[in-house]
Amino acid sequence: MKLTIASLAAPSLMIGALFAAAPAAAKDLTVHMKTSGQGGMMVFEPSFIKAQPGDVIHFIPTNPSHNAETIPTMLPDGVAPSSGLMNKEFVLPVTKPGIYGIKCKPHYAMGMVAVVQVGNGPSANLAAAKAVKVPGLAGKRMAAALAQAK
Ligand SMILES: [Cu+2]
Repeated sequence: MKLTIASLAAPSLMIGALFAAAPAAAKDLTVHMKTSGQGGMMVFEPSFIKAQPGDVIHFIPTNPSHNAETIPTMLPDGVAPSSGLMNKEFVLPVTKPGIYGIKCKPHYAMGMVAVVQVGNGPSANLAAAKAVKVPGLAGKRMAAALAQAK
């Protein structure tokens, strides 16, 4: 069977059925940027995201006055920092396994951080990510997110 663009865009279930032995199809994952959420004020929801290489993470400005960007000291080796604009969706394609730290620039001090784990672990840069000094509430939330990572 030919692999067409249409079948690439089809739900992963169908791809899985067609190519059971092939790696899982890339997924689009959504993270909301919220002024008030279940975890409190100024949050990414979810704040811990597990992805696989090839997936694309979409950070959506559900509420205004947020952005999303990578934390340069919390990235797998060889991954360049990237950032989204205020009030705009930040699209983060992930190809390298490891830990990706995420922050909202204006609300970093208010604890607006998230962690993406790419791959099933163990993540080569998990220890390094845990060693990064993150102040205040951001540090607490970062530690909580990293505690879920492998
Ligand atoms: Cu924010």
